[in-house]
Amino acid sequence: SGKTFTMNDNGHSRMESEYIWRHHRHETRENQCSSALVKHIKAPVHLVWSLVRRFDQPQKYKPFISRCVVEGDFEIGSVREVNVRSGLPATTSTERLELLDDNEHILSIRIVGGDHRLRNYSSIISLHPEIIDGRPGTLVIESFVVDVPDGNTMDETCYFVEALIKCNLKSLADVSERLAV
Ligand code: A9S
Repeated sequence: SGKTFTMNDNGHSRMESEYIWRHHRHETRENQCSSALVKHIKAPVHLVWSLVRRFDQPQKYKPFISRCVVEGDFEIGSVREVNVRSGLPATTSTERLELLDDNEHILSIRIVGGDHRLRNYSSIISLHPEIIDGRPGTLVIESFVVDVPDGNTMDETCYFVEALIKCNLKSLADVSERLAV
C-alpha cells in the first residue's frame, strides 16, 4: 500500500526499527526465543488503544480467549485468569499486568501460570500514530520473549507464538477498522 520507506534485513522499516529499539528490548537467555511483529491498522490510535488497554477483557479482540476474570482493578501487578477456546493446546492462562501506559500507549504482560507450555512468556505491545492513505492510522508493534520448551526447537517455538500473535493482530485490525467506519 504505497510503502515509501526502505526495509532493512529483518523486514522492518527504519521507523519500526526505531520503535522496536526504544520500547521492545527483552533480555533473552540462551534457551529463549524472542521476536517482534508489526501491524498497520487503518484506525486512529485512541480507538485501537481503547481495545488493547482492556487488561480485563482481552476477548474484545483476541480470538482464542473465551473468558477473563481479574481480581482488583488495573494497577500494576493485577492478575487475570484467561480461559482459552477449545482446540488449542491449553485451557487456562494466568497473566500479570506489568505495564499500562495510557500516554505512550504501551501494555506489557507476563504469563505466570496456566496449563500451557509457554514458560516465562512476557510481551510488550506499543501503538504509534501514522498516516495510512492520507487517514489517521496506527502502527502496532508486539514483541515477546519465551522459554523454548524441552523437546521443541527455537524455530518451532517462535513459529507457534508468532502465529498466535499474528491472529491476535489481524483480529485487532478487523475490530478496530470496523469501529472506525
Ligand atoms: O495472548 C497473547 O497475547 C499471546 C499468546 C501467545 C497467548 C497464547 C495462549 O493464550 C494460547 C492462545 C492459549 C496458546 C497461551 C497463553 C498458551 C497457548 O498455548
